[in-house]
Amino acid sequence: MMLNKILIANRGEIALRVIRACREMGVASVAVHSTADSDAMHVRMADEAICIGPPPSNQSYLHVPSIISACEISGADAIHPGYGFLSENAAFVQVVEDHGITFIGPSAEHIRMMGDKITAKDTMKALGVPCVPGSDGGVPDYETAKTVAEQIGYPVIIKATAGGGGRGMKLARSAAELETAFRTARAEGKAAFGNDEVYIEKYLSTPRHIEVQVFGDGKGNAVHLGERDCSLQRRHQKVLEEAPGPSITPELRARIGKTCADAVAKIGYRGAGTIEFLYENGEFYFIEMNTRLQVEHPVTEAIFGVDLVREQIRVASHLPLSFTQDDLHLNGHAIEVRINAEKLPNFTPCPGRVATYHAPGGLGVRMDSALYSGYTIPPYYDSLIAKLIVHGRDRPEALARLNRALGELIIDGVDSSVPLFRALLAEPDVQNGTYDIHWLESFLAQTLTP
Ligand code: MV4
Repeated sequence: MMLNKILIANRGEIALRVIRACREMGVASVAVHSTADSDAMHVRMADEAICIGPPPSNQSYLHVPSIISACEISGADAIHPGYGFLSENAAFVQVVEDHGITFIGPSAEHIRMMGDKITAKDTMKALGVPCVPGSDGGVPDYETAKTVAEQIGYPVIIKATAGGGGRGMKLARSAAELETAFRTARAEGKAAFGNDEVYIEKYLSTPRHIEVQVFGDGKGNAVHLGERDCSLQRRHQKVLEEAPGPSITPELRARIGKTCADAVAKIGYRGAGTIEFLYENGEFYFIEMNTRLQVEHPVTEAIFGVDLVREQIRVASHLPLSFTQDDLHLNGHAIEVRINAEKLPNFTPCPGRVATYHAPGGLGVRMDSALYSGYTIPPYYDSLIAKLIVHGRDRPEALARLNRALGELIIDGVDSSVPLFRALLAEPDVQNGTYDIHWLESFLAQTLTP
């Protein structure tokens, strides 16, 4: 019982990505768009398009009644949320299902479980996934925080349970900093998420960010598709991602991969998921799970030769995954760079008209972008305008291909982060894959502010 028509509650390159999978599967696609996006590529490429509201996201791409109405008007039987916007909103999933519409993603219950970071960690710990040493659940008051911090040893980090992605986190290097860190994390949690519950972890000083791609069929079967190293970040925004992780051996991959696949199988997880770890001194420490398809999923697709959106649509249609763990073989190396419309050195958003756009091509090059010559990038949304993904037989070949492809790319009329990638490719630590989560910020501080 394959789904017939899918509404894509998103825009830009990820909307195109979903439309492409739909078309290959013979499934009809419906784009929704704000009035700022009437000329957007996803509107042109979908089979149908419906305007759902004015430019601000909270009146369009986040406006649940308009999206449900668009489903009913078009007769779509499912919604693909992409990433961002409503993709990890459990209340939205509930509304979608109450209207008899299929949500292409996990259950509301699993989204809620992983959205609360304490519950996520408790669950993973009970499933045998290695976690960062810290408090057992929430920390109710400063006195308890002090006791826990003395047990695990400084430095410690206080995290809001409703946070994630770097929001609502405070570092305490010593006992002297604990009270302020504790109260600030609590206050930020309350202000930003209406939830002041916090937990404590040992602060890991120089880890890598390694995330494992998992996929469940919702019937107790699950596979893993290895890991990605996403350590190159600025202000919790990923800049470059690669797979496999340069520091991860086949043995480590098989072990952490199986742990993750077994964990999500056990909870009956449905769809794509990412289990995030900090990796330091040969050990993995779980931090969070993302219950969506991620921006950087193409590097995993490249090395495993699978279409993750196709699999999302299959499991949402109650069909089995089209592969088993034994069918999955890692081939070569892939790197993605996120090209943003922004101006260095401050990464200021730079919307405007793209006079000329020319995408690179050739062997091992994939450009996921909704750009075209003459397109005007609106100022209302995320500044991501393209993802360049390269695949080679090994890491040096992927790096050479990235350099070659960046040279072919033309984006005239707006500033972009392309010069940053040119600079990164010249760095020995990037060439050797020897970087941690702090490397990029330190590089930017040295390079752009001499
Ligand atoms: C940490 C950490 C060090 N120790 N937790 C930041 C985003 C959120 N997903 C978790 N984060 C961190 N948690 C412990 N116990 C350091 C970070 C962190 C980070 C993590 C991944 C990628 C980039 C980062 C940049 C700064 C801090």
